[in-house]
Amino acid sequence: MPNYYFLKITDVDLIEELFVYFLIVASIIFLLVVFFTFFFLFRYGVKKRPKKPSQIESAGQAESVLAIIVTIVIGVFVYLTIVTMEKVQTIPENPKPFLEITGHQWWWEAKYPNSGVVTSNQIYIPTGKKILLKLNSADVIHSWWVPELGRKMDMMPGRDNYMWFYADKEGEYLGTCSEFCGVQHARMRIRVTALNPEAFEVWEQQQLRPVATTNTKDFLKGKQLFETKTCTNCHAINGTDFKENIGPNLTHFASRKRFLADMKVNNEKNLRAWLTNPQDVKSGAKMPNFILSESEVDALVAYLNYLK
Ligand code: HEC
Ligand SMILES: [Cu+2]
Repeated sequence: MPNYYFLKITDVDLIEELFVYFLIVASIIFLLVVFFTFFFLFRYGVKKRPKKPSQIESAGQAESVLAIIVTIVIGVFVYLTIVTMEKVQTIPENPKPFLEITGHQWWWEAKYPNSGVVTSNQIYIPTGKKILLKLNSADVIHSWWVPELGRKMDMMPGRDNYMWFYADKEGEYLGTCSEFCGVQHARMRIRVTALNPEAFEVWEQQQLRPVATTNTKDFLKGKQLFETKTCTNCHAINGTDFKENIGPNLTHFASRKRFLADMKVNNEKNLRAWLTNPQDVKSGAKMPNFILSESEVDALVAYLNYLK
């Protein structure tokens, strides 16, 4: 069985190689066109030949030669494109994705089927591993694109698409939704954090920890509000009865550096603004304004900050 998880060359490398061939040949053609344009301009321009040149209807041989050259060039590129497409789309029969991403208006849900981790917006992957991604959508068509890590692929409601994803270096990689998906499409940004495999494991274990709990007053007040203000109709907290995924899973919300699909840094000020009126922060977002009092916002912010 081929080892799908450790390939030396990534999809992006192969596509880049093809792109370079296209670029070289297209540049040569471009330079030839420019050269001949000026060549004929100076050689046969009005000043050199004031009389109108005789008109020829066809230049039989020259045209045939050109047609043959063009057919060959196009043929070669069709061939190279098909070969590259086959090389990059090597999805196994029963794909076992490492990571499943679901596009929602206007955020990303990320599930790791092997470990059961569910997160959103700030997505982690291990380096040095060819990752099989499963892509789909909960509502309209979105498109997943993190140029440095893989190619672009549409996310269709009711359909699973697969592609390979690969990071060789640790770091943060940015991308964006690439299919217009509604008013906040432009703020549907992607941030993928690649960690070395050990650090990734640590992160996964941390995400698998049960939801934080304590007996402090602010925690209990916030938790109670979270459950009574209908937050749980849309947001899941692992290990509870609340499993909806209309909004991001918030079990480990405080461990995320950014939120709202990479729109905001996850700090108290931004969180407070979001809870005070989501529509002021990201207008059109599928979270209503709850018209919370200041003390209710305080309590919810305190509660969410416990969810490390
Ligand atoms: C009708 C469904 C719905 C309800 C009810 C709801 N939310 Fe949300 N929430 C969302 C959606 C959708 C998003 C993602 C918005 C976006 O980024 O476009 C969100 C985002 C969030 C985020 C940011 C998460 C992230 O990682 O980006 C927090 C925190 C949050 N909601 C808290 C709450 C709290 C607290 C309540 C209750 C007062 C609540 N939500 C009620 C739908 C809902
Ligand atoms: Cu989108």
